[in-house]
Amino acid sequence: MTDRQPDKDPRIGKRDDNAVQFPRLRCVALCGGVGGAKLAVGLEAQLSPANLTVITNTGDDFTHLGLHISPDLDTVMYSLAGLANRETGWGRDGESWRFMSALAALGGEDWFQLGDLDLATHIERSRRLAAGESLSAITQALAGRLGVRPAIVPMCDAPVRTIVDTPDGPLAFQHYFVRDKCARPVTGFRFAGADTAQPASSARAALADPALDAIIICPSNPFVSIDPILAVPGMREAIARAHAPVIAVSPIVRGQAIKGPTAKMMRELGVPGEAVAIADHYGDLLDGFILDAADRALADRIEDRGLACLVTDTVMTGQEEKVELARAVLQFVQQLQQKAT
Ligand code: FO1
Repeated sequence: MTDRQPDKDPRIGKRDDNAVQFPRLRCVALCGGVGGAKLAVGLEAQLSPANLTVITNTGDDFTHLGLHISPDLDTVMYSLAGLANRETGWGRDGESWRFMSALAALGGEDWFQLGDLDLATHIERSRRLAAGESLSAITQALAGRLGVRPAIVPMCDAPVRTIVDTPDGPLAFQHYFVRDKCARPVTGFRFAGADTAQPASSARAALADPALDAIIICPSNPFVSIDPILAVPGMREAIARAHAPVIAVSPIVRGQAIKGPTAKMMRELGVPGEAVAIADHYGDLLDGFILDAADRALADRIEDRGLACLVTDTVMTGQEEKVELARAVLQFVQQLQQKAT
């Protein structure tokens, strides 16, 4: 078994732990795919590694080509490892596609692109699941091998699958999102298996930690990245009972999603396409809400809902913006804590 460390993204500098700005803050982040993972990377740069737990959506998971694929776990893992593909946000950087081209030549399904490096993750995860290991244990082991230090935790170990309801019937999430390129109008979402699932034990433990300072809902799609997490029985209660303020970062700026179908889904669901509707979507779970500077005019309406409101730059294109947004979020946490004392 070679233990050659994968070539890391050169931009993710050697983290100098005592440059950590908030060494004592302890946070849980709720996260989906690409957008949320960017803030997780920023938080990782600002917090002591042991003080960040990323509870991650598994509703996107599916079995494909006989392999168990966990896209959001992998996006968070690769992002925190500095190995994520910089263009797409998912899959690995520096990929090659020989497996996919050979598969296509054989008439195999090639609508879901699996790079040669990424394939190793799916094969190893599938092998360990078949051997009876839990998704939590496998995630911890794979992330550890890639040098990731914060805890990446699936929302639950049992299978939960997001089903997208459309006027022409239900679609499995990856069929909706990748195969059909989000073309179908959505009428609703279901999370098959959620009712018999329970929060992963390390997710429950992180939320119950009396030293917890904040729960941060990352700027992920509320419907298909955050709602599956909240749909796991006991998760909402664990969040509500936690000794920490819950803060959401808006994934919508000026009525548009930074990436992905959030705004389109809001239109199709008849939800007003503005950041305030995201705050309303999370309802009484929230203590604070973070708006992008472009939506400064909405701050009063956020505060009218009894929420603390921070206005800052939330669009994360490069590493600097991820770290800067995380700093603003954590400073906001400290302000809320001072107010609460
Ligand atoms: N998203 C795509 O739009 N096209 C793909 O071919 C694709 C492949 C893929 C492979 C591995 C993986 O972990 C993610 C992948 N994604 C792809 C993203 C995936 O659909 C996620 O569910 C989204 O990122 C939404 O969270």
